[in-house]
Amino acid sequence: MNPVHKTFDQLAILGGEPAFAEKLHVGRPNIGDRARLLERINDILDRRWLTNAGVYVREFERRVAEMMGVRHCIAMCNGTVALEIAIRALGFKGEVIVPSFTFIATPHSLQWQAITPVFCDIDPQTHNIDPVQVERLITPRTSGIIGVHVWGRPCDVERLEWIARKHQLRVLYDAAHGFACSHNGRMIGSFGNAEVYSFHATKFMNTFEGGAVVTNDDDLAKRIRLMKNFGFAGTDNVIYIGTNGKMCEVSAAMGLTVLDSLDDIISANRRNHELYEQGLAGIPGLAPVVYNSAEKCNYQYVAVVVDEDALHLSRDQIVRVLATENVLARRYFYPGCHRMEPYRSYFPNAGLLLPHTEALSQRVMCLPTGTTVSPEMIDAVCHIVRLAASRPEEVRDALSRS
Ligand code: T4K
Repeated sequence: MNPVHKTFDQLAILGGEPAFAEKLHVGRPNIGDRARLLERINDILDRRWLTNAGVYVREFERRVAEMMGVRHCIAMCNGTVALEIAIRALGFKGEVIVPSFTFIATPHSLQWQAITPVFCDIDPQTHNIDPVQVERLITPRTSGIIGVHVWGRPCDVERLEWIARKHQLRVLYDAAHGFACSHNGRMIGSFGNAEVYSFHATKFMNTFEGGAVVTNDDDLAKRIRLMKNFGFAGTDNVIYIGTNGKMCEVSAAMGLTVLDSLDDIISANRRNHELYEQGLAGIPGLAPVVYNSAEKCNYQYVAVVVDEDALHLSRDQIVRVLATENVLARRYFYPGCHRMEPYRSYFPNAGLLLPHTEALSQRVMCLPTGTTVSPEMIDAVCHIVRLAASRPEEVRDALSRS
């Protein structure tokens, strides 16, 4: 697909042809070596062992645990079920403090089990849960804290864990964005009581659908293993309440294949991130989220914060300009979980305590990246944004007419 480099008058909002003939997505899956994947899938079919702790799942768990430097990795069918099981195994109840600036799965995995998510504001610099606000929200009903490493940038783990110790709370991290990232040289995955990954197709490390809980706590790991397999301790012997959270063999085969190519995928993400930074440099009011290059980082998201006062266009107007060119930027995490059901009905005034969440969810957008996005495509996306930024008044007029 060859994107068209156009002049201002050729923008699609002014009636021009879209720059991209096909839609350019944010979450196009990375696949790795297709031949190797098919080889593994053929082997699975030959073995006729499709799920229930097969050799591929066990190998995948071993490799992930080794990579993260943790004692246990329990692979699951998706990140949401992994969160639900971890929450239950940790004994969370009553209230749990959680950011609203996250994917809806984070609070849903609590509410699903009748635990109240208490929404906490974020630090506007890091986009992660603000420990100062966490401490203010603790009540006698609080049983835990869930931090989310948004965009793969680590939460303030030291501060959160200090607060947790002080108040005898347990800490779980939603590390759906944080696979292969480190903090002070230690891998995300090894913090708190446990951490949860998502390996959904749109994540840079995918198993079609999938997730995992990682932990150094032997007892917790044992409970989680039982819980994700109906509570079976052996044939015909159920010793615990459980559900079905198992990862299947084909998912693990995909996971192993993507792991084999992880360095190449991260390099492509990093290159893309740098190209966006260069391509958007100097446009007033656009600030790409930056990563700490001294740490391990997956560069999975190209998140850009839009300052409407400086750009004279809002985030939503830029997203609309891009959409007409077939570039599907995403507004993660608009409008904030507290503005979605059932939470907006339960806590209609939650926004009053979440000013930074409200502001950021109006201002941030994620741009397409990953191995399917080429430098030429990024150049074209940045060119469109630059054109729009050069004549914002005309862009606003065109959008108001369409
Ligand atoms: N916690 C956090 C912080 C999370 O971000 C997530 C998931 C979870 C927990 C839960 O983990 P999982 O239970 O999902 O394992 C997407 C993903 O569905 C979701 O997994 C992800 N976060 C979230 C941030 O993004 P949507 O609603 O944006 O998905 P969708 O279907 O619109 O796809 C995004 C883009 O990707 C589209 O433009 C199309 C493209 N795409 C999608 C799929 C599935 C492809 O090109 N190929 C594909 O196969 O939520």
